[in-house]
Amino acid sequence: MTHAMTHTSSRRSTRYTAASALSLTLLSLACTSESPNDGLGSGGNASAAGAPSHGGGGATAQGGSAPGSGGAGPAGAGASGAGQAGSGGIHAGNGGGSATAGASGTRPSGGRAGSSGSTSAGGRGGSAGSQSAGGDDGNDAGAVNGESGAAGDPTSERPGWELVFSDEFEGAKGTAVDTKNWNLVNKGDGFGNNELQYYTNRTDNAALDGEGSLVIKAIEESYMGRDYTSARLESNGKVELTYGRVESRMRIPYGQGLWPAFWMLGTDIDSVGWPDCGEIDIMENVGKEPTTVHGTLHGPGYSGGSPLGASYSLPGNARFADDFHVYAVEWEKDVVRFYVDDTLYKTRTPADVPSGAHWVYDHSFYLLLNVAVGGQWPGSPDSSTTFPQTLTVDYVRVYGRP
Ligand SMILES: [Ca+2]
Repeated sequence: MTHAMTHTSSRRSTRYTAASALSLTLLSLACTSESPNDGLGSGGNASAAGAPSHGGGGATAQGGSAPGSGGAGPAGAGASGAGQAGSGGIHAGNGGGSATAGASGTRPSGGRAGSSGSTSAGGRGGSAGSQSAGGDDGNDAGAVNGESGAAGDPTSERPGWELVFSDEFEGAKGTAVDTKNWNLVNKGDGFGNNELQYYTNRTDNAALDGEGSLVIKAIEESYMGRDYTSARLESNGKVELTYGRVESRMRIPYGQGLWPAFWMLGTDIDSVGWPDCGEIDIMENVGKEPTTVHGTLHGPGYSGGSPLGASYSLPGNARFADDFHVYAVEWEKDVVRFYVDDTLYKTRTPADVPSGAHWVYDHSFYLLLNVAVGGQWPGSPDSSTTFPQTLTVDYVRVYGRP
């Protein structure tokens, strides 16, 4: 584990605390040094059976996007939701201009946000009152019976929750992702897992499709000494949250060696390191298991090849890549619940943590979306793998308790 943080950043933070269990942080970064960090991961113990540990960090921080644009929440967000969503910088309308400009021309070479900033930005305060994990099952039961998430009713209404952030990925075809919400990693160092891809900040690898989705594309090509390119989005310094329902509707890629993931890392990663910062893997799939997805917690004493993992398969062992599905966690104090299409398949609490280890999920985290190629867990692509492969993301939404 070689994670290191050798620069500081100045940043202006604004914390939005919903009248809910979730406090969402949106930050402006002004960070100009190259990130030296990374190479986190499982070390040598990522056995075939083990869930992976991702590398952390490595973000290219975007400069200076002020929160506060995009006041329009998706339908059904409700008054409070819309208010929060406004601060979340939803990419309303196509607004492609600013995002495109930011991606193509004015990208500063950024580094990660400083550790102190991330930690203080966590905003775990202020929400204690409503964080109790009560209602563990109250709103779950209805959802299980009532919705067909796979069929893609993309309503943002969630009984028992209020929308506090979303990126619906609306915009013109070819437009870059909204840099108010996301940093694009621009690096390919294996990420501690011997991954083969180089993550670029090009729209070749991550762009809106013009039909309401983000497409992360893994391409077989020679680039910066690597044989594959792909993209990895991180919200550190921009969208950081403590507790909430975090969900994405997406269609994953297919093929040996592909490794799509939707996950979160603790914002204190630069100060306490990985895995002490905590890692919540909302969805991971490795191509050799086309009918299985994984939901996993990594923390100190349970990481790398021996995390708190769980898996889920669709009825009839259908392939996940064949359709959109909704992947989510409900994360509250002392509990993380893992869902696929509103089916609760695993509930984790501090009682699951090995003796002597600690539950490390009571502070702020940030979001990550990526498609890795190769690595210790998925193994390399082979002759059966076809490229390009795409992860199509309809939305990413975060809800808090009202
Ligand atoms: Ca969408």
